[in-house]
Amino acid sequence: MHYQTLAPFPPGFLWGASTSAYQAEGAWNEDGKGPSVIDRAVFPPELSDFTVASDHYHRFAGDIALFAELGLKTYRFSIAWSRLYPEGDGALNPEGAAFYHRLIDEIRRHGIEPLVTLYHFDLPWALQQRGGWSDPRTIGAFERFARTAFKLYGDRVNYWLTINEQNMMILKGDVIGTLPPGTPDPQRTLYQQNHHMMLAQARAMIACHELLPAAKIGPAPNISCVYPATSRPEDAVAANNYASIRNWLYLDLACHGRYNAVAWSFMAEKGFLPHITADEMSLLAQGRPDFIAFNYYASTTVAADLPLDNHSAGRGREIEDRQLPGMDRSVYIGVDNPHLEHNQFGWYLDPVGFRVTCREIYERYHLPLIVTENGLGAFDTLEAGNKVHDDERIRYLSDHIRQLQLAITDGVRLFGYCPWSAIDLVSTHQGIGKRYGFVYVNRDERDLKDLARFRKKSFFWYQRLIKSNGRRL
Ligand code: BGP
Repeated sequence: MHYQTLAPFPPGFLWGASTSAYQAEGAWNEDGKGPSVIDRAVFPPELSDFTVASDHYHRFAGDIALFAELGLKTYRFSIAWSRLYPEGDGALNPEGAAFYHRLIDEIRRHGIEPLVTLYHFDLPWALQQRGGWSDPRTIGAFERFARTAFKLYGDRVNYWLTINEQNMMILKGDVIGTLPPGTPDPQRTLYQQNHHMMLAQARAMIACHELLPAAKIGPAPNISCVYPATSRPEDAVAANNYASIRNWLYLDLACHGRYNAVAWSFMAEKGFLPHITADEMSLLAQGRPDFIAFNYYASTTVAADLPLDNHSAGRGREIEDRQLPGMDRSVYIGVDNPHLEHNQFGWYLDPVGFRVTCREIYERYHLPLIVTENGLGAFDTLEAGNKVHDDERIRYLSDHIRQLQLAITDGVRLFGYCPWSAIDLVSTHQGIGKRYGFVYVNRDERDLKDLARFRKKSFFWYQRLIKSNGRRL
């Protein structure tokens, strides 16, 4: 649809930016923090680990001042569960609790709305050792942690996110999830873990509504726009399969309290069905989000099968893609999309898919939406005068924001946009060299240098954009 005039971004739109605790804070073992699964993971030696990261733990006041100068209306960050509870459960660590008091006070002092993720990949190691998300006791531990966060910070935090990218943790369980190496029957284990995480999320949402009636809480999955490789009906079925398993499984459970039919049949066929009780299903039905947060980086394209000969060409070649985790070739096959360009890391660039995604989520659930991640990872370079000319990032963000405005004009209720990331931080798998921030952090993979902060060109661009409430793209 082409419009003569676009709807403006609504007044009070939450222009923001995001980080996560383990990628930004550093101070991995300071002031009583316990280790998390991230601290125990093994990363390639040539890449940065997460011990210092962006040193946000020690430099948060300066960073928040920069975010205020940028004009952020909201700042999305996560609480490190093992900073509050070093053992995951057990005794509260007062120094960890105090850190988030200081951080939230500082954010509020600058008139910024905190948007808090409870759990962003960093399960406490002590919980992992006793079975992690395979052990139903982790559900209770998460609820307790969430209740503590609501009680400690709920007087200053109005927006909460339960679990970051639960779908990626399940679909890529061996890489970012909580699947110990060598686990027999890994997929069945992961779908059981998924069920437990869903229950934990439902309990957190119920607790939030009980303790903080004015606050709002929602899930934060990674949603990709799924295209069929061709107009062949079989490819349309493959795309529908993949969207049901990759995207909607997680949101259908969060919003409707039920497994969708296709995902359920997939799990049944493969022998992945989790153990479920009637009481658990009624708990899932009671836990209701107030909004949906989602992370979008790119679309994916799938086919039912691969072309056998030249006559059926056009369905593309099979690919491995970050947005295509957990591929099962009997259900869908990821293929190249010749209509799209890539970034330096081989991720597709698809702003139009962003608009499609907004429409799909909104039409399916009719809840207000907020984007909690979207951005361009690139090898930025610090040039003379401490300048960073990240024009590609500006182009990426501006193309995506234009599509958001189209989605708003389409009628999608969207109340915020938080690109990844507020400041440079350590990528989950690709080190500090893969940068996303508006603010450059002066360090390399192994050389910490002075960790000084420099505003990139995109900083000034985003500042102007926020000031004009999205008019000056
Ligand atoms: C999302 C995660 C973030 C962040 C981002 C960029 O999946 O929620 O934590 O890592 O992706 O990904 P990467 O760092 O792999 O480039």
